[in-house]
Amino acid sequence: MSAQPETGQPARDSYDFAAMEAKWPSVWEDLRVFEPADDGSRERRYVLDMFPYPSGDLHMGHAEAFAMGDVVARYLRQRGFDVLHPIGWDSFGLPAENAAIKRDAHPAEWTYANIDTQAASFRRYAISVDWSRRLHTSDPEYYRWTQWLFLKFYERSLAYRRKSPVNWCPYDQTVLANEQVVNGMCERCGTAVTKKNLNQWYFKITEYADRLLEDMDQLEGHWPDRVLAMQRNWIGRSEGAHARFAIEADAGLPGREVEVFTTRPDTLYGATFFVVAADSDLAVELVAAEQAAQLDDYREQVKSLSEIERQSTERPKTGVFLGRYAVNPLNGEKLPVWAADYVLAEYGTGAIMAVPAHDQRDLDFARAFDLPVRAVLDTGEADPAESGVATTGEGTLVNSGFLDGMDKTAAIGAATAKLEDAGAGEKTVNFRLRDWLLSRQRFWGTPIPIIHCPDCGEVAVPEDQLPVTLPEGMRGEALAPQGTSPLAAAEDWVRVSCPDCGGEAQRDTDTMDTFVDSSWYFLRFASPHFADGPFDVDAVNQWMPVAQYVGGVEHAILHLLYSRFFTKVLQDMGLVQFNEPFSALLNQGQVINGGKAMSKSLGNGVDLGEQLDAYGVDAVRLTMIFASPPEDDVDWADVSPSASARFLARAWRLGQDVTSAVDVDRASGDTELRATVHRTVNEAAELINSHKFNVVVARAMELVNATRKAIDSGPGPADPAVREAAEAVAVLLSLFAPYTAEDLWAKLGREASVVTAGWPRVDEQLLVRETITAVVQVQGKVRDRLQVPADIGEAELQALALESEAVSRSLDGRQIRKVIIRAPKLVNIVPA
Ligand code: ANZ
Ligand code: ZN
Repeated sequence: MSAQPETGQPARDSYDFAAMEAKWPSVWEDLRVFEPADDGSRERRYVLDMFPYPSGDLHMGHAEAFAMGDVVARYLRQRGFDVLHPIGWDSFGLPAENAAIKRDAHPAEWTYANIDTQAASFRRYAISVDWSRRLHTSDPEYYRWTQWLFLKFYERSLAYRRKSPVNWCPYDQTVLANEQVVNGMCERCGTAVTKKNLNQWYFKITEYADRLLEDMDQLEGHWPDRVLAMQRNWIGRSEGAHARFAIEADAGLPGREVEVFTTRPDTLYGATFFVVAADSDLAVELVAAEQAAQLDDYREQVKSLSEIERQSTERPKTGVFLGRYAVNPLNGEKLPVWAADYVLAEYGTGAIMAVPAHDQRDLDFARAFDLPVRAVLDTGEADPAESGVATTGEGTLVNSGFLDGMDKTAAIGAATAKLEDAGAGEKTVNFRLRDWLLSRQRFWGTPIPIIHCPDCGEVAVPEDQLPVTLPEGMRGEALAPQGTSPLAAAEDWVRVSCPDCGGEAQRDTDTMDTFVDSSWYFLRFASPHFADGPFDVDAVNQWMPVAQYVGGVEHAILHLLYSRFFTKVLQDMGLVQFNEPFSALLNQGQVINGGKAMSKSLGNGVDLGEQLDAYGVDAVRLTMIFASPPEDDVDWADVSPSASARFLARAWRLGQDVTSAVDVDRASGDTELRATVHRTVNEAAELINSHKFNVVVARAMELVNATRKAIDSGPGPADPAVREAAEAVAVLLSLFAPYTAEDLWAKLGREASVVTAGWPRVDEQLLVRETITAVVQVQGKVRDRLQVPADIGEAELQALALESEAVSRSLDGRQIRKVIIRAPKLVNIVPA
């Protein structure tokens, strides 16, 4: 019970967040305020949060990310746009499968139970999503179209199978993409990754490397710089040349040609040996009989090394001479051919010309095996053969025949031209980007819709037989990793008749990387129930590209790159009319506690549900947003959800005090308060556009204070400006604190919902601030006159005065002892 006020006023309700949370969701649902009209009557905007993985209930990180995305969606709705803001689940993947093995369950049980829990929490959290568009990537209605897309890629030769050494996690017993190997360890379980030769499915993303790079220009300024940098780096474009070296016939082995990729054709005369990747087929093909056993041993050794270890400059260089010689195409010199692990099979051509004087890795190798070092660029630095440090600067070509005397750039051009004339090479561009390995030997994923027939080979599952659903009845131990896909054990499922010849054939037993599922979900949301294709082409072209995408920086590379790749392929197929899926990207920070990421081992985890119970949804949301700009981390130890709750209660109480009628003429209200309202609303729009959501909250707080003051000691509760102000507070709060905003709106006598109340129209005339002249003196002598707003604060005035050129001229470098500001506006600067 709360004490009754003794003022004789009627009893006032108290701010009861639990009651609001119980009341409003069903109202919003009935009014369908979060569903777009989708009828072309208003301009469309698509706001998307990276869809969640259903791992248990929502956590503080979700609460932050979704609060941010919701600000944008709710703002655009207030601005009158038809807003698509959907939600779904990325619901295939390993954790569900591991949980199922542990609990003798089916991955679907764990997955869908978690989805239900999260959905309920999202509802309570009041994110403004259109629930009718909800999707799950593990539903056959969804993965049917993932399979369809795979087949379209397959038709266009953008999906293919090949045997290759792949990253293998011995613990998870599955293949990993390069991206899933972090410092040589499995990203999921931390086990050291090894190599295994397997037949795997790939998407040919390398064919799109150029466009993935070029089209990033469009995203400049709309995506975080660091994300663009990470994407560029991942794609890794290098300009250089191919040069073909003849490998001489030797000891019964025929001669042949081997191509290298080099970024430094200017250093061709400095090549003193030749290296092929130890793990490449090329090494085995080239090796002379005498060295074969040694190479075998060495290859065995190399298998256990990660790419990072192989390229480390710290590790001593190792290698095996192959007993063969390569002929330099420019000067005919014979170079010994080695196999070494520092050359990677999967980069460039898997072979290099080694120029120890100007490449540190080559120099380390030369010193380890006593190979010659020949400097061909005089850079004025110490001789690398003596110093052990390769010289990489600019300089003049020496020891290089026709290139002598040229600078590096000229020599690169001349050497490349010579290679081209001789038919021994050409200018080329090389990318670090590899094709996307998409097959996984696990159960809980989209089955690859291919049938292997002993007579016809690979045969696509006919479209009318999609989806290829996962076999039923597999659970628990049956899903345990065995090195082959668990699907292989479902014999009845595997055995099918060949769609081409009708003979006995077998289904492909791999499933797709879950990144495939998430590379197109944003398209499905435009028409989530469409039955005749992955999406309704018109709907997609009306909604897409996504106007604002919101999610964590952990997806800076893969998810975004893959989604961009899918979009470009679909554009080439004529299905979408845009080349980039996400026009703008916002990376929210993390929620941490006491300076550290929340973790079980530190025991500093904060439970979202407990916070919501204690302070209410709105206070938690507001705290997340008020804490910092969205890109920064929120340290839960430094914030105060109870202060947020107090502010919300103060804002909400305005609703009880406004006494003017709903239809009162707002323009007749108190001018000062009106000016504050209109300036706040105007500024809030700019702040939201530049993602300074935290500052909008600060402005809303100031507006609440100004309104309170107007009620208590200003024009009073009946003034129309007070109504105008309180209504503006409700609309501003509707972006951050949906329950409080709706309740306040109702208290003000307005009809639900504040969600679509509309952004207050700003009266430009009220934005104009009256100005006065401020006189600036230095030591009592007038030096300048400034036009400043009449209500300028002292700090701002002082800053403006000190910026004055006339003032700084008269100060002539002297320090300032003090600045005295006197009314009305006189600034006196006293130098030291
Ligand atoms: C000769 C040379 C001389 C090179 C020199 C560099 C400096 P980026 O810039 O990363 O593209 N390289 C080529 N293929 C390789 C592979 N599979 N494994 C390891 N290294 C490889 O690097 C291109 C340079 O890396 C190439 O240019 C090649 O060495 C090496 F003073 O060729 B260079
Ligand atoms: Zn067949």
